[in-house]
Amino acid sequence: MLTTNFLDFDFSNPFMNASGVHCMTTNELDELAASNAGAYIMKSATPAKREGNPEPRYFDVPLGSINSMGLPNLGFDYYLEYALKQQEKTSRPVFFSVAGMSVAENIAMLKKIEASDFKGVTELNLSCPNVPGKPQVAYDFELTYETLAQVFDFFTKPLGVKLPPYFDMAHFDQMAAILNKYPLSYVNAINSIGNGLYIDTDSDQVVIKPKEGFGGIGGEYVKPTALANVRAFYTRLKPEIKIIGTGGILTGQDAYEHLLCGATMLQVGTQLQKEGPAIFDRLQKELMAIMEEKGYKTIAEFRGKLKAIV
Ligand code: RRO
Repeated sequence: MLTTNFLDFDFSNPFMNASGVHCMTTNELDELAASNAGAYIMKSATPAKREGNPEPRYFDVPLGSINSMGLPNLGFDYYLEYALKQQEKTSRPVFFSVAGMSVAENIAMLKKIEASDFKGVTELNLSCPNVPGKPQVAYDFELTYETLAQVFDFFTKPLGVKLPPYFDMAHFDQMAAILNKYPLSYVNAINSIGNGLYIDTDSDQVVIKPKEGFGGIGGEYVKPTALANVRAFYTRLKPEIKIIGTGGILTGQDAYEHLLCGATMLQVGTQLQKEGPAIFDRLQKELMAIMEEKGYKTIAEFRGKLKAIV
């Protein structure tokens, strides 16, 4: 049984798309809604529609993907309208993702969500690696602290943050200490590993156009980093702050590992882009098979129970 309770909502299973993949248009969102995903999240929104970076801007590679989409999206109002319509049809909450270009833009969008009838979950994306001239917010600890202080002055609905990967124990400690000061509902770890470079030696060229080929890395490449971030935050955050595990989930085995590290929901980006929404059926079958073999009936029996070597 894969049923998962997350923020007092019940989901049939923990699998979701990662924001950015298969979720920009209402058509794509309808396909996710009709799929066997437990839940789905919309593309990160900015106040106004954005074209994003020049193409090619997404490239599949054997061990993952590289992207520099540059936050193309249809604008905040488009996604709010979709979410409000969806919540009339089903009790399953929609996840809204917000990624303003500044603190002021984030605050303005979150104020609109707060004032609206939106009943779902909101994710504040503090980790887009691809907008030229805009560093990832959550690598600036002071700015992250200040942003959350402003947000929680008025925001009362369930809110999570999407974090970039961290690579240093001191950074896990410092970021967890900041997040623990706020009534956050969850942390989503990780966004793509920012500013990697993939090259094609047939042409001696980079494979995406923006930023001379630099882009966010996803897929198999990022799983160990994703697991470490899930584990580091699971062991450092207060128990009210749940974890969404994102990064390197291609199989039920990868999902199992994220759950063992402490994730409650699981998001799939690169592999969803490769396989399409039918992937959610496969992942559930594979995860169920592992649980059966190990004698687990529910995810709660093993979530977070990764063992150290003593
Ligand atoms: O649109 C993007 O370029 C993008 C975003 Br907002 C993000 O959060 N993560 C990513 O890999 N790409």
